[in-house]
Amino acid sequence: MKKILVTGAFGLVGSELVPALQKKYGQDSVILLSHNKTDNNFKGIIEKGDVSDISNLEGVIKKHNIGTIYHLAGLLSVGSEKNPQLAWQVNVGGLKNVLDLAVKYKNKVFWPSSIAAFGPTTPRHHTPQHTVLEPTTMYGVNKVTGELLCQYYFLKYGLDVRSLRYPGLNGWRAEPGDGTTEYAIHIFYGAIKEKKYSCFLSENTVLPMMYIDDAIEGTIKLMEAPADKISVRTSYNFAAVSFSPKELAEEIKKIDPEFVCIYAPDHRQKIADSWPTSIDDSQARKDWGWQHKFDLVGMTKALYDNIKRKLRK
Ligand code: AKB
Repeated sequence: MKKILVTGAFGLVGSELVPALQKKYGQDSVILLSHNKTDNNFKGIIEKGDVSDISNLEGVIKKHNIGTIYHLAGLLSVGSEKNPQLAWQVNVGGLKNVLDLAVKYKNKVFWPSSIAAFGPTTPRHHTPQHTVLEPTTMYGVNKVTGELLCQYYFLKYGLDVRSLRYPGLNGWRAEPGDGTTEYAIHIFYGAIKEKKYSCFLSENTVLPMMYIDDAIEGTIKLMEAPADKISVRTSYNFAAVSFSPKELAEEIKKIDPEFVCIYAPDHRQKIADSWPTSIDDSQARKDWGWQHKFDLVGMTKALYDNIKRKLRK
């Protein structure tokens, strides 16, 4: 059987997607690719490599007889603003390498876009599937470029590449990365370790969010859907809940009444203000049956319990 390659395997999504894929397809069917990290908690076949290095990537695809690639490696919004050149190289160059090799080796590909593909001129509430894409961050520029590349490779080469515009994803297995919505993960570490958190976004900044279990289920469901159900080859709007830091803090306070959150918005506020508050994902729901399970209450409880358990170890 052909194997599955996961790039960025130890990141926020990879660290949850890999165990789900291993459970479904068997441990040795999933190859983990990472440019610098390893994690002793992970069992499975690990390869070291950078997605910007096409010959290294090709070697891994050939060596393991790869059939499907979940290409997750990339810089997030804040990291991309710190180093826009590197962001272009990894986020766009890395994706182009994956797409070129996928054409050559007839792979199926998943690649995540983001709500960062939208910008200040996009309708902010209930953002439609097909709308204005004029992002003002390098990360957003990378995502729009990537979406168009994916669609181009589908149209030109018939490549089966599928994508979701991830909202803020909140998971617990990996440390939160250098993103804007990631306050919604950091807040739990603050609450559990010190009963306090200083939030880098203002209290009323509403953003689209999702618990990681929903994201993993949706990602696998999209990849397993029959090709004739996929009507969007740029990237699907993908949503669950929307909330502000204040609403999340209130929910955490129901678990620990001593928790205090203060608000000290910094440069990341500008990024958040350029993104929508809520997303219309009806196309994904109609085409391949997407539905989320976790609301704000369920997500808060799951994150609090899992992060607490992880920190105790
Ligand atoms: C970020 O904030 O950079 C990411 C994203 C929304 O893509 N979490």
